[in-house]
Amino acid sequence: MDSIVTTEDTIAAIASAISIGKGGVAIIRVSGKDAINSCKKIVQTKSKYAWESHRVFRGFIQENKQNKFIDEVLILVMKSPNSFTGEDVVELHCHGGIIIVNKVLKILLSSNSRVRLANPGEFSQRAFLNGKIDLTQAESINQLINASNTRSAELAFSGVQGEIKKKIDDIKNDLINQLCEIEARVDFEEDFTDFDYTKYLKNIKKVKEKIELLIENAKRNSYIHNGISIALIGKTNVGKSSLLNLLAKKEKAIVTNIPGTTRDVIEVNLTINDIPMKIIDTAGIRETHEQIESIGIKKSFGKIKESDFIIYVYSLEEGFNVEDKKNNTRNSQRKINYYFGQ
Ligand SMILES: Nc1nc2c(ncn2[C@@H]2O[C@H](COP(=O)(O)OP(=O)(O)O)[C@@H](O)[C@H]2O)c(=O)[nH]1
Ligand SMILES: [Mg+2]
Repeated sequence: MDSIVTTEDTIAAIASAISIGKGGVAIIRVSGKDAINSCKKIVQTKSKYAWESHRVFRGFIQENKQNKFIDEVLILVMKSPNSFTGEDVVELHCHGGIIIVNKVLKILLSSNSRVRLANPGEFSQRAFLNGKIDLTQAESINQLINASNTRSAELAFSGVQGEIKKKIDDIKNDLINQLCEIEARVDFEEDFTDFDYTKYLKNIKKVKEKIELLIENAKRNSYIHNGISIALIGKTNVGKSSLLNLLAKKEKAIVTNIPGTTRDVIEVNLTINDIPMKIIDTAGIRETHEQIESIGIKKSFGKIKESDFIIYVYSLEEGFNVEDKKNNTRNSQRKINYYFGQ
């Protein structure tokens, strides 16, 4: 890392979960050049480790310099550059509970004019500006915090550790090497052997493949982070709603042998192999003059466009006929065919 960009403002915010409300401990994080001094103003401590970097010590939060303490806290100081943001960071580990942690934060802000409330993501922004993390890691931190399943959290954590960064750096180095050769040849042509065009093309193709693989993996990982939407599409009475109920292990959709039973979109959220999925049952596609069913069929076409994948369901007894072919062309490359039968 080259240098630490210290912004004028020192920022503070509750770093632990606040929406849940209660917990044994809540953490306030303060970052910036006034982090230590601002906390000194509101903390009383007799610890021999007080304000040393990377030491935990005990203190009491004092309101308005009065002798009244409002909480007993553990304090962790991380001096620049050895902190998440690269700046001086102080963490105040207060008792949990929304009232107390907010009160400590309020006291900190009101007794220090150079400390302000952090904007969302501002600690990560400072870490990025100070070269502590790159954008792939910043994005991964966000994904880790918002992960809704264990696979998503695992993937996000590998991103936090710089796995994506390593791959991008590798591609960047490959490209720089190719570029160096070209530039050197332009400047000092006579010092080189003949240009091996085939070898050059082969190397460039390898880089292209690496980029394509990275994009492909990103798409796959995005399904793990955001879930996959799968629409059940097909003609009427081919077993779409039965399949939905089977997957949901519940009678979510009405099943009858009357064509056109499902007239609206029915969505079920499931987790299969730790991956969140939304299975969407739709109205069967057929020519109809029935007003409500027509609206349902329009929605089915909408779901063909919107969903990540389509399971096109058709009857084995009737076979995959002309109408199925026509419907199935709308569903481009995302088709998985499912047979109704047995
Ligand atoms: N023989 C057979 N009948 C099925 C199968 N799946 C569903 N059915 C029946 O086919 C009819 C239509 O099913 P439904 O799930 O409502 O079809 P949808 O209109 O495509 O949603 C019902 O009477 C079901 O009991 C299957 O795999 N085999
Ligand atoms: Mg149905």
